[in-house]
This record gives sequence, structure tokens and C-alpha cells, in this order.
Amino acid sequence: MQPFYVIGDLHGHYTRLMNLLRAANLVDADLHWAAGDATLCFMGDFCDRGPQGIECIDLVMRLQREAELAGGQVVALMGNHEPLLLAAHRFGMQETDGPGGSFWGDWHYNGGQVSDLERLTAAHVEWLSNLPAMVQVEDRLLMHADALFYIGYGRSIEEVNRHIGQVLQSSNEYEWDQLLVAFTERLAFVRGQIMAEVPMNHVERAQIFLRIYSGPERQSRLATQIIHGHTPIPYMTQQQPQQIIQAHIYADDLCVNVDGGLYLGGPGFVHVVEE
Ligand SMILES: [Mn+2]
Repeated sequence: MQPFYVIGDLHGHYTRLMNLLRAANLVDADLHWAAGDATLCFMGDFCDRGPQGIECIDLVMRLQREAELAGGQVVALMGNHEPLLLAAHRFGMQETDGPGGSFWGDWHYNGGQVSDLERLTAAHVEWLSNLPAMVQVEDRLLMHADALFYIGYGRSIEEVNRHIGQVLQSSNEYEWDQLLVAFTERLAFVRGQIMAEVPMNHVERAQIFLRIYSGPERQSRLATQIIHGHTPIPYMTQQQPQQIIQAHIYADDLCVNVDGGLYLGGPGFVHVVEE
């Protein structure tokens, strides 16, 4: 298996993104793709909380084009902050049940940056609206959130992506709100997390999740591990954000959290998947 690279939630921290990409030699000094036929995956949550979401999105969009020309691949997943931003853009002050009282208010409550929304173009909207929520790369299952709600959108990767994509194409604000609420789930694979509706332990939940979305009946290799972001590692390990320089592997090695908590002050890291 060819190694591939994973970078967690950026939340508008463009300077740290540039540093990480250069340090790993994934780009050259001028930020052009330098990794040839390699695969680099971003876990979503490009914007909000930090100041330069649009810069992060623009760079990932460009690297995606450059990598493709070089025979490589940049995978960009959808996090919860992409639909938050798109909903603020699309529905503005229309009411929600969320903490901000409206789509704009909920986005702003969750760290939305007015300067990002002001600079959002039709090309950004198009790109953000079509990001996959879930992908399999080699024998790893990648999704933004450590959450089970994806099962409600489909029982194959294609079905999940199609249904979430349909929500983002629809003008039904109830379905948008439902998606945003669903995306607040986290910690589904952590020991001791009680989920009344799912009477299994954390390891069994991860095993079943992997079996639903991969394996022979899916004509795919069985995925052996879930890679996710969404919940900053310091919230799982009680470490200081500044100390987080590698992924957190847990649930009997079935789960890998790559969210270094950049918006909390973490330096970030590039996670290399090698076997
Ligand atoms: Mn998230």
C-alpha cells in the first residue's frame, strides 16, 4: 500500500496549514503541489473559529487541481462547518431551533467569520456543496465526525454522500437544520460513552460501523480503521493543545482522531498512514 497523508480540521488557520504542508514536503516553497502521485486527505472544517477560512479553502481547491495534473489526489471531506457556512449564506436570518436563533446566528455562534462569508464566491459554494461526507482510501474509512448519525443518511458510502449532497442542493431549510443538528454528535467510539439507543460498547460500535460501510459485500477491501476529526484531541486526552503533535489512536486501534485542535492553539500535524 502506498502511504497517504491526512490533515485534520483547519478552522481558518492558514499559516499553520502552510507550515504543515511545507514541513511535510507536500508543497514547494511557493505552495505548489510537490508530492507527485501521493494522496493527501483533508478532514473538513476548513473555516470558522480561525481568521482565514477562505484562504484555506482556496489553497485546498488549487492543490486538488495541481495534484490531479501530477497524478496524485487531494481528498477534501465535508465537515459540519461547511454546511454551517453554506446555510448562513443561503438562508441568512431564517429561523432555526439552534443556539443562534437563525442560520446566520447559528453559524456565527459556532465561530463563523463575517470576512469569510463576505468573500464566499459561487465557485466556493459549488465546491463546498459537493464535498463527500465519507470516503474509503486504501483500507481506511475517513469521515469528519466521530458520530453514528451518518447511518441515518445511508448504509453505503455512496448513499451517505448522495443523501447529504441532496440536502445541500435542496431549499428545504428543515432538512438543512436536521443535518446541522445531526453533526453536533461526537465521541461515538470513546470508552464509557453511553448511547441509550445503541446497546454496544465503543469498540463494537466502531467494528459495526466499519462493517456497514466496507467489506466484500461492498466490493471493497474491509476497512480496518476509522479516521476522523471533529473532536479536538485535547478533549479526549486532557493534554494541552500545544502538546498535540500526533494523531490519537484509540478504541483498540480501530479509531484515529486527527483533529489537533488548531483553533485551541495546537500546532497541528500531518498524519501518515503507512500500512
Ligand atoms: Mn467539526
